[in-house]
Amino acid sequence: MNATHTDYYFCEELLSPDEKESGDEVRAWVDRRYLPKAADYFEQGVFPVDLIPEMAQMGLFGFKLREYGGRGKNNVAFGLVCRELERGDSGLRSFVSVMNGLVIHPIHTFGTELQKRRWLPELVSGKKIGCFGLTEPDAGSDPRSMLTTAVKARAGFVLNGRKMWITNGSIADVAVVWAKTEDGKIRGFLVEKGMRGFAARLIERKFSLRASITSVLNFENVTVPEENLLPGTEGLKSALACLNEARYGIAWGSVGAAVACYESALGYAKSRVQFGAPIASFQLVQRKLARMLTEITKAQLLCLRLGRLKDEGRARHTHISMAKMNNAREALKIARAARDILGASGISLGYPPIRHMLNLETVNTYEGTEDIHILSIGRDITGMEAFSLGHQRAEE
Ligand code: TGC
Ligand code: FAD
Repeated sequence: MNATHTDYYFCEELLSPDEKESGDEVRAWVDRRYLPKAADYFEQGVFPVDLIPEMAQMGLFGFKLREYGGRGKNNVAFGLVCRELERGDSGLRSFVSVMNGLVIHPIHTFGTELQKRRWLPELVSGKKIGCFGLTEPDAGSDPRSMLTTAVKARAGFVLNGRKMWITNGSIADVAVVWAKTEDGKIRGFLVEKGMRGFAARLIERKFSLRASITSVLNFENVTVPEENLLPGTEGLKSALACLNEARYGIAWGSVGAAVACYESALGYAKSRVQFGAPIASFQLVQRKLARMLTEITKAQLLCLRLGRLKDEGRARHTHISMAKMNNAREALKIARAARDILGASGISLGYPPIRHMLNLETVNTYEGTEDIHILSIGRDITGMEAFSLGHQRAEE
């Protein structure tokens, strides 16, 4: 048994050759094309847009799509891709999560044939970039309370409001924007770059997910033509269905970040000598390493079973919540433990744990905080809602 090997329970044996190949291809690409510059991207706060064509070439956008140039792969293969991307950086996996789960998925699921033909081939080929605007300054965990409105007008809908913390916002050609119509229903709209009254502004001074573009979207009397309404969207439920796709990718991606931290800590512990011996020989360090590998193994098993359930059409949204919640939280703990094992070196970008640790603070928060997923699972178990203290919540 190779002690640096993180597949402790031989989960790879449970993969088909095609699934394994999907993960291996991305793993090699991340090693060659991303990791050598990962710390620089983070330090400089840039997302490497020059890598988008290479990712498109590997078929990473529309990875599960069977039409419009997509690769038609299954959920397990997609999970492995997310794991390998996030072993590089959470920002890299975020880009792919948003493109697949939050842009291509809603257009494919809720769009007209015309919308699909117009946008999907260009998104899949990476020629166009998309973003997903649900969160607002005053509506994060509770998106139902959103203030962005879409008022019916002669030429379509007039959008007013603001979206906050939007991945890819400033570089997106198309934004999938969720807004309340006059009847109080939440619907999805395709807002295009250059539409009058629509502006995106980069959010700066982030200490997390620095190698990812995060933006504010402003809508001031933006006239969106009727044909840009996603007609299949039927309330908040449609937006939440998209989140399932992204949350699934995060569950796998968190494993990748955790693996990067664990491997870094193990390598360091074996070579760092204190008190006349490698620190890896000390019981307290071994306890940390053993716990890290145990959590990685549990998280992998959770992902693999979830992926199989999703491929069989049996995964419920609370199953996905459980994996996202657990794996993001445990990855963050693993990153902190790895940072600790590296001592002072652990605060240097010369090693991956601090970068992953800072990124995972976001991963733990976006796509539903740990608290929100706990409450969703709690409601599923008990049949009782504990999101609010009986205060009036925004009606849809
Ligand atoms: P609630 O009554 O629970 O739900 C309304 C209807 O939707 C159904 N539902 C879901 N359906 C599909 N998938 C899900 N995940 C679903 N969750 C709920 C539900 O069964 C109900 O259906 P029906 O038929 O009864 O009408 O709605 P609520 O207002 O009580 O809210 C529930 C809550 C709090 C769990 C939800 O609002 C929530 O998940 N909040 C967290 C918000 C969040 O995660 N935002 C993410 C923004 S996007 C992002 O962060 C992108 S990061 C970039 C990247 O991924 O890299
Ligand atoms: P809040 O909802 O204000 O929560 C603050 C705290 O209160 C949390 O600890 C939360 O768990 C707790 N809390 C809230 N409600 C309850 C409750 N009922 N019971 C107990 N505790 C509660 N959004 C998008 O729409 N698109 C994107 O592309 C996107 N990308 C993002 C990228 C980054 C880098 C970040 C940081 C965020 C991104 N988000 C995006 C937003 C993200 O989804 C939200 O930040 C997240 O849903 C939490 O909302 P909030 O930040 O407003 O926190």
